[in-house]
Amino acid sequence: MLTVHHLNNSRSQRVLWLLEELELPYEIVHYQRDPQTMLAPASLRAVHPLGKSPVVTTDDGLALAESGAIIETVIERFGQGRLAPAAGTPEALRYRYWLHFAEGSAMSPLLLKLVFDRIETAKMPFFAKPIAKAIAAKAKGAFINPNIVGHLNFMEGELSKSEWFAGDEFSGADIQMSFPVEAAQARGGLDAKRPKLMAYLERVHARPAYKRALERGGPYGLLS
Ligand SMILES: N[C@@H](CCC(=O)N[C@@H](CS)C(=O)NCC(=O)O)C(=O)O
Repeated sequence: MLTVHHLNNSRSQRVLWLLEELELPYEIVHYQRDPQTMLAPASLRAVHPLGKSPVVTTDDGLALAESGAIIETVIERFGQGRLAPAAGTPEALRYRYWLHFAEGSAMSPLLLKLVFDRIETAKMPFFAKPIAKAIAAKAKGAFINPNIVGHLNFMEGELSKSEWFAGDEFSGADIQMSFPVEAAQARGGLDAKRPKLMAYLERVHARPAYKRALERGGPYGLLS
């Protein structure tokens, strides 16, 4: 039996969705973010030293972390040919690329934007406020926003070539990519001006397994 250590409003939602797609039995241990800091509780560190979500544990004592590695491992071990293109095909290359791109590239500027948005609105002495705002504006204008726009344009272009990220078939790469695309919609400026990405999100959200994962996981704040 697999156990998903699930933090509310987090990347572990993807793992629940994966397991629902594969119709695998699993248990959930729920963790709640600190409402002030948004950090995971210390109890998650007892499961994996970094204390980040997702972590999946197995009955034989494995603790798997990193959402991309979890998705790849679960599909390899339990997928029985589902959710991954056949080895050696062009789709398999794309599948691997997007599995890595989601966390390796797409999430970095989105996370930085979240941090700098919070700095702009954080409580601080009045004399520090203009300095903090100027630094945040500089970081966003010079680096963060151009990178988000570049990524969104790239993803929009790729989804003009095929319905799903790895090709014509839905795959684990789409599960992995759903989180940055949802985050981009929630806080990265993704809107109707990029119709391919918006249609992709609609297809994702219409999947029965996605809906079942939401029911099991509880409220998921990235759905704006
Ligand atoms: N690259 C990692 C990121 C893991 C991560 O940062 N998870 C966030 C939730 S989305 C987390 O646990 N945040 C709470 C904390 O840092 O305490 C992955 O994809 O699994």
